Amino acid sequence: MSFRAIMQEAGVPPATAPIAGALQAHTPIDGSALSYVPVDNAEVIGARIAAAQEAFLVWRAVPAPVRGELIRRFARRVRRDKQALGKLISLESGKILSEGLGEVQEVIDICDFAVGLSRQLYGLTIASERPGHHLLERWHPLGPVGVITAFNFPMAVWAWNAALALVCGNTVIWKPSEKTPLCALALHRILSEVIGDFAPAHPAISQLVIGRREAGEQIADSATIPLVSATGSTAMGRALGPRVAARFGRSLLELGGNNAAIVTPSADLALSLRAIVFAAAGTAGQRCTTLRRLIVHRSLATQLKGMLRKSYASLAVGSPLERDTLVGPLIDAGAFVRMQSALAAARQAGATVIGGDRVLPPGLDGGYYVRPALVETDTQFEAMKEETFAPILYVIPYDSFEQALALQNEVRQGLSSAIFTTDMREAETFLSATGSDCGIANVNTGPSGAEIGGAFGGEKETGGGRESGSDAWKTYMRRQTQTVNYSSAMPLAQGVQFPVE
Ligand code: UN1
Repeated sequence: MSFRAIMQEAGVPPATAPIAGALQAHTPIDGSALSYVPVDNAEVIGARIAAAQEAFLVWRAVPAPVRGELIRRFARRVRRDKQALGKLISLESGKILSEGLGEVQEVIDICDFAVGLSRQLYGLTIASERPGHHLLERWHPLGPVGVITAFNFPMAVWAWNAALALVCGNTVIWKPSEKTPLCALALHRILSEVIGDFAPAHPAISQLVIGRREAGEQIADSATIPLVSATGSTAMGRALGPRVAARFGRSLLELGGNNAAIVTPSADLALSLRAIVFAAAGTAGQRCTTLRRLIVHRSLATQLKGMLRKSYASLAVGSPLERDTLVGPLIDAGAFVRMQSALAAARQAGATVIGGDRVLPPGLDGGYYVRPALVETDTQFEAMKEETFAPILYVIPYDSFEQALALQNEVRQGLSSAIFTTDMREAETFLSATGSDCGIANVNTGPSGAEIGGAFGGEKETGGGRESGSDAWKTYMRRQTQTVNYSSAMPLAQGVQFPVE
């Protein structure tokens, strides 16, 4: 299927006539240009934010289950268009088709979750200390929510935010990555059509803003946006967070990860290998949950390294649209350069690097394909503490379980983690308060590929935000504590006396 046909089928036919100042969408498959996408200037973005605010005033009063019905209809359309959208994700982000389709499934899953949630925006009732009073907690819509997303999950991460935000009675302003505007245009067009056919929805409840860094800054600085949810690098979060905080806005940050897995002597090695290779080499190492550090008990190190070398050598690297490919391209030349410099740093630190070299599949010379790299090291050197968004797996031996935990936690990021063990003491210690310091901790499954039902996010430089399932919806609402006096007396809390005539 041609690139053009994929775009056409997903409803974003290519615009090939140059437009001044526009973004140019590329495919990492062969580096070729796909389409021009006009950029919204500050004035247009300002108008979209104002429209989202106006729409919010209407949408917040629509009953939540009716808001859920909108998301149900949207999910129905996404189900219908799953194949076309999955292919577009592969084309524009380079992930293999199975993962592209998985990402669309993640969109559908969070929508289903949000539909159920639309009847479950529960608050608490609280015992009052005063007679004839009741105390309760209610959750109200918050306002327009800014959503800034990264190239590597060009549809699902927006959906995590948008599906929840919309059922919570908010409106949404989406600024996708400059690297994946077509995925955003395709998915947003579907939502806009569904909104257009759904009378209770104000037409401006969902906005798309195409732009570069300044567009994100405008969202960060806009006082009418009470919540900015941003996914990307720690550097991005470090720039954005304080801007939002300066105007007392809230931010929900999902930033870099540097995820580790511990393999203990009792691990089921065959199972571990499958989990490790998917988590480290899948998505060409470009998930924030990608496995980057493997901490292996010294008694198994030689055996597991051998298994990994063999498995890595057999990984099919090539076009993500080919059925047998397991590892697609890196997003662009910059990602390749950063990977090579991380490998150079590893060599400098005395580590052994296996793989990591460029692969040139026939006819795809403009794409940056690499053989996923294994880096065997005895120490956790400084460069390992950085997140390099590429398929590099550092393998390091440990002697005591305490040492393994210390190595795992000894980085600035705190997103995801895993342990492979059949020893319940080790598993439970890993999951305990003294174990993994990450937002996500798994046993006998890798650190990537989380389901939408749990809250997603991490600690430390990962930014502390939680998106997706569990009670992450609460971030998208404002909490109101309410006290009602249904007696004819007027007692004060804490026994305070204030006699007035
Ligand atoms: C991301 O890489 O930004 O857990 C999100 C996972 C996916 C989401 C990753 N469900 O790997």
